[in-house]
Amino acid sequence: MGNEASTPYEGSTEVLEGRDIPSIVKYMKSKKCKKVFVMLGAGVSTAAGIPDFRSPETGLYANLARLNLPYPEAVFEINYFRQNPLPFYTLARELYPGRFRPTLTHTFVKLLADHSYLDTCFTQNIDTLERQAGVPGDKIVEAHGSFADQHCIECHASCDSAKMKAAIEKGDIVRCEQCKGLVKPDIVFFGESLPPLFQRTVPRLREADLLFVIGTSLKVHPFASLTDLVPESCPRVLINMEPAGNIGSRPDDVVLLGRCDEVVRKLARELGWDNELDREWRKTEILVPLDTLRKGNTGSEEIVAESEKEAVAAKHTEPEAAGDSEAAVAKEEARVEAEVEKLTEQIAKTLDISRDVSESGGRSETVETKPPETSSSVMSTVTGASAASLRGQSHERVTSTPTPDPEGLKEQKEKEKEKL
Ligand code: CNA
Repeated sequence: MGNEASTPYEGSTEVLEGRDIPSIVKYMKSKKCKKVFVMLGAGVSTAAGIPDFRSPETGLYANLARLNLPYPEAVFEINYFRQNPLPFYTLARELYPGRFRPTLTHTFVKLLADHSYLDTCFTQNIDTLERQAGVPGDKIVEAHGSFADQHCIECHASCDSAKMKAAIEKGDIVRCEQCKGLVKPDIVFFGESLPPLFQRTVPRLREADLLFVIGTSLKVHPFASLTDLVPESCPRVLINMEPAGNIGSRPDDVVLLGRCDEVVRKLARELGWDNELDREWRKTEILVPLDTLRKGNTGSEEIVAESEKEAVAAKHTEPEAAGDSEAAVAKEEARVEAEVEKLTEQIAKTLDISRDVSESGGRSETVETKPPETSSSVMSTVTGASAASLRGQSHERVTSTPTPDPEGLKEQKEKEKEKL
């Protein structure tokens, strides 16, 4: 189940009329398009002022040297955090929710929910801006965790959000009241399992009618592999500054390159949601305090006017197009079923591995991070040419050099300084 860039499909489309915005919108307004899934990455939040990881010069990887890390990935490695939590806490202060306003793209996802299209929004982001934009909490899967909760890394006791927020703002390190272990926001670090909700929700993708993949380089697995789990008949729409993963390799893939806020604006216009997009985005000026965002409480009910909810009825007006042949449908269902089962099995297996590791107090070298072909629920990145950035660490690095030798670290630091 690789997700590498692949040869673009050059034949004609099968489900969509064309690979453009009017065709996507026409399909959305047809009866065929009921369940829309969204996959988000750091690119949807760059316009909010939060740097992504990999954009040259502006990305976090390019700016981590001042944290004095042995290597950039260390900021998200649990063993390094145990030794030196300061860099992560420093980064956390910069990314902490409440300082940023959702972007138009976050609001567009809210509109997908308001118009009863949105099944699930899978996000890699840890900034909770989806919730702040008013996307219902029960439709969001924060695959890499979020700042909404925090726990002791030793005894797993929960820690109060207000205390955590105050400490992060002051630059203090939080220790567990019970065992004095370090407290960490529930952000998924390399080698850690993804939240159980991710595992539970993944099979839903086999029912997807449309997938939007927005603002992600599709380099972190298993998240990136989700794009392969939707049926062949499900159009996949990539909205990004650059090509990503294998989107473009299927007949009904659409690649819309550019700034996501500009692209969703065009989509909204075509959908007749232009004014609504502006109106909903204006509401995000008043930021929802973090405490009310916990446990999926977005407060969106208060800010969504009843009359706007009624506008939902406007969709599904076109007659259903003639269906595919039964054999083709059965074959496709079997393929997706097999893919989902494979992923679910791997997730379960890796959950066991990571449980074993944490129970035995094991270090990350015993945690198996896998290449895309065997992706699991333990976070890892694609190996290969593009694996030079923060979470784009090489597979080998996680598995074989979790704690680099001092000479190696020094050398690496020197190289990083030179680059800057
Ligand atoms: P990434 O690897 O940095 O890729 C971001 C992608 O977005 C790149 O392909 C960019 O070209 C593209 N991009 C940047 N700005 C825009 C824009 N305005 N419009 C369209 N495309 C744009 O980040 P990924 O999300 O793919 O990597 C996954 C990591 C990033 C996850 O583990 C996250 O936790 C992590 N992350 C999250 C945040 C956040 O919460 N906001 C910030 C930085 C990193």
